[in-house]
Amino acid sequence: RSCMSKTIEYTEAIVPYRHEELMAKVAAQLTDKRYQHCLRVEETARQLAADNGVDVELAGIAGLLHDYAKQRDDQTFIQLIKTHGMDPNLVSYGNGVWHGYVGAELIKDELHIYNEPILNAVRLHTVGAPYMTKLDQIIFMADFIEPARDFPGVEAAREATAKSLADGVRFQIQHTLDYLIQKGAPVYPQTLATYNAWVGGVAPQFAN
Ligand code: DGI
Ligand code: FE
Ligand code: FE
Repeated sequence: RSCMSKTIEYTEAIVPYRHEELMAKVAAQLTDKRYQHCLRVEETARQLAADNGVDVELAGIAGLLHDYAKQRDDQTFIQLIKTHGMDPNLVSYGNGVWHGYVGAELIKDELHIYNEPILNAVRLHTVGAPYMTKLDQIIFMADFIEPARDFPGVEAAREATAKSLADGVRFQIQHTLDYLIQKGAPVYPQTLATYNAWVGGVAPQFAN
């Protein structure tokens, strides 16, 4: 086996699965292309965790799981938003905003994983939050800078993140808000709250 694809064996009992089993559960829900992205986010998250004094296994699991719900159909998302008593305004915003929030619920319901730090990192991985733990910041950034990401600015994003997670978060949320406004896409209030807290200097009124 090549040094690029080292086998991971979990040593902490964070989830009731071996790494190989968790990989298979994620692969079963996604196209190969999206699954490969999840593996790259896992690896990037483990590296960022090692660099920032965060539990590597915890970060890897959250990275592997972050897009678990990404390829469910719109009707499924809308149904789950209702049955799980989530913010009813979510229904107006689409897959980009849904898959993190709904993903956290599906990871509980289908995988029986209840680790709140992991679930919250998945929940927030797209829109962020005014207050984010280091783990939240790692998953948010790993998704944005994994090695196959190729957009104008990705090198600057990698450099900012290497300097500090917070610099990376500021870079990303500014980029995302800019992108949404250029497109004329609806901005979920949480996305705007993240921007206000991290870039605009507005003191958070609520934690998450
Ligand atoms: O799931 P990935 O493609 O790996 O990446 P992601 O979860 O960061 O982003 C999914 C999409 O969500 C991305 O194209 C940007 C979009 N998005 C982020 N915030 C908002 C949003 N879309 C809308 N409409 N509103 C938001 O506030
Ligand atoms: Fe995502
Ligand atoms: Fe992703």
